[in-house]
Amino acid sequence: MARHLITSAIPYINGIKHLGNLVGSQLPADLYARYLRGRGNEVLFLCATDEHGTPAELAAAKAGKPVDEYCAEMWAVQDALAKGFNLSFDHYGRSSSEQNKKLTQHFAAVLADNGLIEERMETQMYSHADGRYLPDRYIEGTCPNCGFESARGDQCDNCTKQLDPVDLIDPRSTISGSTDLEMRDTKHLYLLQSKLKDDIDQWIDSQTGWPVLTTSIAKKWLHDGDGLQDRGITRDLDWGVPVMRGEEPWPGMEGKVFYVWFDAPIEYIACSQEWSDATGGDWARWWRTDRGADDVRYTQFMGKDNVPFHTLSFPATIIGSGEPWKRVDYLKSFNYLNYDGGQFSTSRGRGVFMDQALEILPADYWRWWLLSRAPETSDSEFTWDQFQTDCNKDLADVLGNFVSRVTKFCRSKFSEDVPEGGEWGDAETTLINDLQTRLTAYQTAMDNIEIRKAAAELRAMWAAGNEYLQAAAPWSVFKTDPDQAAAQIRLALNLIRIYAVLSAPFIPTASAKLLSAMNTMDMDWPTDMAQAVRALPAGHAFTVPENLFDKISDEQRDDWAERFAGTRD
Ligand code: B3M
Ligand code: ZN
Repeated sequence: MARHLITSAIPYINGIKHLGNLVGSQLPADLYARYLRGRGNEVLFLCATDEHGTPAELAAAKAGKPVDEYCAEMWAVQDALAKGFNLSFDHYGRSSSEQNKKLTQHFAAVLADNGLIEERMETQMYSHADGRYLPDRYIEGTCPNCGFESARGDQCDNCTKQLDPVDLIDPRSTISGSTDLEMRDTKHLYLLQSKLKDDIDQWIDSQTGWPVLTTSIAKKWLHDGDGLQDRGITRDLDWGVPVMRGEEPWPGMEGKVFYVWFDAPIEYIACSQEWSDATGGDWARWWRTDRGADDVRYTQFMGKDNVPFHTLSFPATIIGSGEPWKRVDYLKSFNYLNYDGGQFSTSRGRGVFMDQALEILPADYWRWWLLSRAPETSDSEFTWDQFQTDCNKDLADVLGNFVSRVTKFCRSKFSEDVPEGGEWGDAETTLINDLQTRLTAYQTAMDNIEIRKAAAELRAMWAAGNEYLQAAAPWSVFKTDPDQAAAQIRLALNLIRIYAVLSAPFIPTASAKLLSAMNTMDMDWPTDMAQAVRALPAGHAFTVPENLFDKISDEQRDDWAERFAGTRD
């Protein structure tokens, strides 16, 4: 049994996330957490809302609410949706927590003590029309790196380059649209990342087996152009962690806050403290290598646009502190999921958002489809056709149909108890061996977080059961040899329990239904298939579950395609 710390990138507080956001971080992190728990490991799985910075201020202003009130409300909304999708966080925290405020100010203090923070006069865009500075998302323009026309002040969404508002070509205010901007001098704190470049470079080189997507992005920003740049970590904003040097005031920094990307990753640690405070857990055991965290394997999940911050900026913070913090062991990143021939768009309401998804279908449909088609090696695309085809085939025709045929046949020909029957023969041995091989492949894929591969192996195990049933044909055998039919059904009923356990990371609701229909709490991982197919003995009572998965009709598919084509209000 090992100890696993798992974090998902923490979603911005500004509004409900779409399925592309979900599949790039929280959902695969949940899959992995559920799998590791299922195999008996100790897991701490954390997520939180990212509440500071311009995204929160802008959204609160749009909603006409004070920003703290807006954040509290949206946290509750996101928390409920996370529960709706069965995301099994041990704690869903908030980056605006007291714990994060203290820890962020602490890191700034130690970094300053270590000579890694410098005060610099910098030029910021000041908007006359808005009467304020325009940091980060308050400003948009053309990306100097790739030419994308809607690059934000802090990052280009198209090429992922981290930007400074003053770099943008043809800049404009996102509040008023005004282009009447002036560069003004204002004092800010800079994290001297350039001094840490070699440490970070060596640390990344020492990591083995990271996804190419992760290391290529990190290496690019370490080595391209002038290499790793020092980074402004404060902003002229009202909302955020006030700039303090630990508990001391920071002269000249009054009225400023830390940059959202400085405090957001620190929330991974602070979230564990929130969890400790809420449950009596021991956060330091997970985060401090001087307090036992050396044994922990730490895995992070995120979309590719977040990789630079997690491979460079956050490591600069914790390496630079010189303190014994746990570092990430494996960083799983994702490409983008596109929507029906274009991009998901939060601003244009294009695509399916988490609340809408749950209004039209139970979470398991979405979980299965999104995970089995996760954008791992390239961008992938959601289309209603593919979604309908996959769900109907995998969930309804293969898994659902197997369960329904087996349980109904047993009820009608024998009873609602597992029948005894005779010995198993060659066909059963072949099936058990095949399942054992697939199980090993499934485990390897899950251990390596190769999600599509894992889904394919799971699907193949469902299909193997179906093919066995089709070939064995207990409904015909029953007419001449009821004993043999009973033995076949005893095996098939046991497969239902095995499927429930193996499928739980993907489709937890269906899995729970199956276990309850099989009238068992035995969630033991079927490490040895020959033994696992005997877990439910003859005479064990079960019930026929209600239909597991309804098929998606053509009419529903067309309806939804039209409904989600654009502009949500
Ligand atoms: N909130 C960006 C995002 O939601 C950002 C991630 C923070 S992870 C520390 O994509
Ligand atoms: Zn760009």
